[in-house]
Amino acid sequence: MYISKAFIPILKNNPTEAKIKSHKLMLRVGMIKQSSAGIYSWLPLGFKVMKKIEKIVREEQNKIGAQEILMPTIQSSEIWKESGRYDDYGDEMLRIKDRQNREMLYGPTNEELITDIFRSNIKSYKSLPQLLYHIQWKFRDELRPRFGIMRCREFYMKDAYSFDINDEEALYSYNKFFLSYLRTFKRLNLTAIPMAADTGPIGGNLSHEFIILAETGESKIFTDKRIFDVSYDNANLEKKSLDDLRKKYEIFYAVTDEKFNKEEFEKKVSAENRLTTKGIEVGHIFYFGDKYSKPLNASVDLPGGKKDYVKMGSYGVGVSRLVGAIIEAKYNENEEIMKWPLSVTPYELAIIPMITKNDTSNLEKAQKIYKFLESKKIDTIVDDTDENFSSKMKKFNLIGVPYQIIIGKKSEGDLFEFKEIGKESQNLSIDQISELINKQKEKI
Ligand code: 5CA
Repeated sequence: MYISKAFIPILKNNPTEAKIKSHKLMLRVGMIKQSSAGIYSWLPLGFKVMKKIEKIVREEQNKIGAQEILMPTIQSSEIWKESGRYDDYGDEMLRIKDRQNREMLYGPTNEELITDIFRSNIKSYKSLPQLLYHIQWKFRDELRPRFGIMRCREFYMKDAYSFDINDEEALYSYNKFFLSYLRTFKRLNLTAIPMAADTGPIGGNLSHEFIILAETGESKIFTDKRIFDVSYDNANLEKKSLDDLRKKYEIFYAVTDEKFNKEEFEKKVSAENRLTTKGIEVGHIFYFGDKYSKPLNASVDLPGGKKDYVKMGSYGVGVSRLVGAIIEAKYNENEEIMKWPLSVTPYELAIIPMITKNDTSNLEKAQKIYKFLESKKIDTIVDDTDENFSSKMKKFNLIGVPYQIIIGKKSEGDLFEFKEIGKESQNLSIDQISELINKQKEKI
């Protein structure tokens, strides 16, 4: 992509309406545009990042055997009346009437709809477990939408649902998602900690929020610092391994404020290991047994001939919120330098030639190596403008493309000045550069 043709509407200054760094940066570099309170359009830079996050989330769901479906955004109120949540959900639910005067709603979550799909198709324990997910827009009429896409009204979520024959099998499914979340956030270059959490309007008695540390986060957290050293590298998808993994985390006190108990915190965690800070909830998993299957009458035949309500859990990842969460974790606001993780960056490499009106030879070099890098599947953006060099560098520090080739005084012959944001530059051939980047990509 040539930047002169790209739709990247960069603002000269920080927008004054934004309070936290992710919101500021997303508006500044034109990743999103607000269309009304808590509702945003996603422009090319922002959309590319979100799509890359979505791809990783999807791959990790597929790896634990979950199957992708797509449910609609608009739902009928009837199934919500069956579960009893139509009234309970309150003002957060956007209620709509169609031309036949039927009560419809824009789905804030999908427990009812998925249970309806399940009950009309699955009748026997032999078809269990079922792990189903979709990645779809949700609407919650938040009282105070804020911080841009972090707490908005329309947002993009991956929500998965598990169906099992009994509690033991259901916990096994829960643990599969537990591991898949650890893997997903690691690939996004985030350290997300599973914390015991409240279940709110989704319900149930077992729940973990996955939280990344950030001063601007809305969740207050209380944790034993040693939880950051727990490793899941040796975990596999066997029951015992997943059970052990969850235990390894759960021996450490780690809770959000709804579950906080001062006495317990001080008893369980020695003073030097106590950490009280804030974080962003990027995922939330729930086990709620037959909370929905019972009122919606979703039962299966058991081996002995009896019937029982299927045991369910649900598992959410805030795909659009993650774009902001990654910025909170990776953007140095004081120096105005962003560095996207290679796994989700809008472009992998920026070619920044020094160009003057009289001398465009560097641009010609840039065009040539751009063609080569495209053939090596490296997602590249070329700055073909004749802006002065320092404003070009400033712009790319904001956009946050992790690798740069600078074609100027330091590039000589077949060697180019190559720089990873935040590191010293070095002179490398174009083959070396493409190899280096592609090796890094293999690790994602
Ligand atoms: N049905 C369950 C699990 S699928 C559920 O809806 N869980 S949730 O309410 O916790 O939402 C899942 C994730 O969506 C959250 O962890 C958060 O990352 C994201 N999310 C929730 N509300 C918003 C919002 N208003 N704006 C942006 N992201 C949100």
